[in-house]
Amino acid sequence: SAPTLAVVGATGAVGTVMLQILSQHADIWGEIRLIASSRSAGRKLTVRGEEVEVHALAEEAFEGVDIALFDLPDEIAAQWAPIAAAKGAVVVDNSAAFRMDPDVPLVVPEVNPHAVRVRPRGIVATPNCTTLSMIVAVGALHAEFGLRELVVSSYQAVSGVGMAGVEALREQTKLVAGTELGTAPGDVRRAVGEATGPFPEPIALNVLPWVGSPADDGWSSEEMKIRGESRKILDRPDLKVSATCVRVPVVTTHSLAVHARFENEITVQRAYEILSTSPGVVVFDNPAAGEFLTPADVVGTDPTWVGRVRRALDDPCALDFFVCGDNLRKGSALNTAQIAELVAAEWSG
Ligand code: 11C
Repeated sequence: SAPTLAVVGATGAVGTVMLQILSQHADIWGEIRLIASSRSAGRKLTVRGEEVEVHALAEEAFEGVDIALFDLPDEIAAQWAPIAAAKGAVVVDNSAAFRMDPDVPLVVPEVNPHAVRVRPRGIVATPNCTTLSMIVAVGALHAEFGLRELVVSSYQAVSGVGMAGVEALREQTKLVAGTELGTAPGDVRRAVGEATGPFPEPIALNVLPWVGSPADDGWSSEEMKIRGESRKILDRPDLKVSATCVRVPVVTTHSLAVHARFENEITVQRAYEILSTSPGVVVFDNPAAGEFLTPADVVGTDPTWVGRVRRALDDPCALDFFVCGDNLRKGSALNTAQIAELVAAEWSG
């Protein structure tokens, strides 16, 4: 019979997009059970056109669940994913808690679908939204040219930190709209005051060269995630990776400027051929016509969009390009749903 699915963290920014995706994709599920913190228990949310009541996160909530999609803070996921797995569910976890665990596969269905089958802890992890916003395009090029090094800068949307990030940008934008702020040192900071929300500095009329929490030697946790996760997904433990993560005043859709250096010489023509025939990638590269890829146009769509494709001027083995990907769709909910669909295929197959 059709597997029972649980969506855990159903009321958050990612959970909301997850319910849309489950309503849009082929309906392969039996029951879809919604689970969230006790604060949200009893609320009703719509999935597959029907209202479904939210259950409180508790051991009994996983009774009879075959696959559980987790979108919870790291510490809560670390605690509850093993409980759900012990109840017999395959957990697909969107937190950072298990991604680097050698007994947990880190899966991007377009890149390493085979990895999903080996999951000794009953947990499969889905990567960070910034890694996911580029890795489908990078993985396709890697398969052809052999990746040696990645140098990336991100331009990350505020919904990466959830609803609180979106609220902070909206509130701060109200405070600066229609003013002449942004012309003198500190004027935006004074207008925004203490109301920087989950960000350490103002995000309206600004860019902030920091995402995540402090890691060693001046790196941020987000920069370390991009490095560790890219290495694991591509199965290249020695891949050289340098990332600089930057928050920008965009609601949803992360962008990255990528400099990728390969084993072999590349041509833009061949890169176009690979990218435009890879599932999940769309090439949109038309600067001569004054048309550019922007997050404002990509938001709400599924693919990884690639533009500004150039061979590096000083290295025939390196390609420079720009990518945009919706951080709540492919960056989170969509990849999680795709992994769940891969696992569910084991039920019928
Ligand atoms: C952000 N990428 O944009 C982060 C949020 O490891 O899943 C996601 C953190 C994670 O702030």
